[in-house]
Amino acid sequence: MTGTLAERILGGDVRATARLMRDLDDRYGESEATLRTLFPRTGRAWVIGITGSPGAGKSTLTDQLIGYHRRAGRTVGVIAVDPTSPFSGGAILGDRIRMQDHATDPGVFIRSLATRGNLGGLSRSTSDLVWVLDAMGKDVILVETVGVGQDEIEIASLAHTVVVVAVPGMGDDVQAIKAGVLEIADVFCVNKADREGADRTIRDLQGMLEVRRIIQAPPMDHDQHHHPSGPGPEAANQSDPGWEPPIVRTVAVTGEGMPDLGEALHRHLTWLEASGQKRVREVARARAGFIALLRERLLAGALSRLESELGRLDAVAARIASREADPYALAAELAARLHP
Ligand SMILES: Nc1nc2c(ncn2[C@@H]2O[C@H](COP(=O)(O)OP(=O)(O)O)[C@@H](O)[C@H]2O)c(=O)[nH]1
Ligand SMILES: [Mg+2]
Repeated sequence: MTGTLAERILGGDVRATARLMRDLDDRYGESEATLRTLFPRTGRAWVIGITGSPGAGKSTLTDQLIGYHRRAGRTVGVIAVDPTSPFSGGAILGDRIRMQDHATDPGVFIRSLATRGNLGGLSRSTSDLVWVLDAMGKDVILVETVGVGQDEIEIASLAHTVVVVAVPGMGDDVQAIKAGVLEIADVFCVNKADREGADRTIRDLQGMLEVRRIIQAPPMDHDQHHHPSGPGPEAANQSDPGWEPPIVRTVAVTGEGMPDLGEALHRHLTWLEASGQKRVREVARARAGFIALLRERLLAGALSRLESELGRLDAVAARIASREADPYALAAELAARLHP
């Protein structure tokens, strides 16, 4: 096949896409030109995040969602991020095997990542992979992330629609649903509904959503200085006025409940488009991505300056640890030198 790497990716070429993804892992700098060429051709795909505790059934659900979208004629890209899985296979290998049915389908592209990327954090590396799949022409991009650490929060700035997967038997308070996760859920999926306790999990979730609704309800207008203009822009992606996250029950291993889940996802997309929140989310994503890029650039510049002027980072850190150097003074000095 001829053409530049970017042209081949834009044409949907699987090998070219895989090649860029590998290059992005290995030598970032050289791949950036390709990303730049692709970027103006992105922005079409519907990005769906799927998060939840390890073992909740995210990969099984993702597999079912691939089938669901394929049957509707949509092409699908998948990024499965699982930093908790061992490098030697584990869940990642499991994902591959499970999703193998789709491996020969040219309408599906699956990429598994065992690590969070060398700079830590989901945002940068995963976000780039999403752009690549988008440029490749995938209609829907499913991003599976384990609900540990910051990842599940970061997924909210990456996806249009976030599915939080809960399972029965989590205890009285749905322990797995941490406060931050409740905030980012657009759709709740109570998976493993074949197990005992699904009704209770649903009731618990309903209770938590009810509490949230009361907390977020606009205050009674006793205040003379009440501003009718609504929440400021910073409030825009914290709560979604007019969207009540539906709770869908599924049995991912059998496919039970998948049409309901699909329908809930579509209702969310329709709402995003009708309410203008789609644009709000896209701006929030652009902001987060840009800040991450900028942070990385500035840090790289600062570290190279540090090494050239003050010595190797490890040596400087050792001096700080033995109280020979003052980290505040060093940081201030370096910042001043970078921005005279
Ligand atoms: N009983 C039952 N088991 C399920 C269901 N969904 C997934 N599993 C099983 O739960 C285990 C973990 O699933 P997996 O999709 O890898 O979870 P992940 O870690 O969240 O990606 C696997 O053995 C699945 O077969 C379900 O709805 N019911
Ligand atoms: Mg998984």
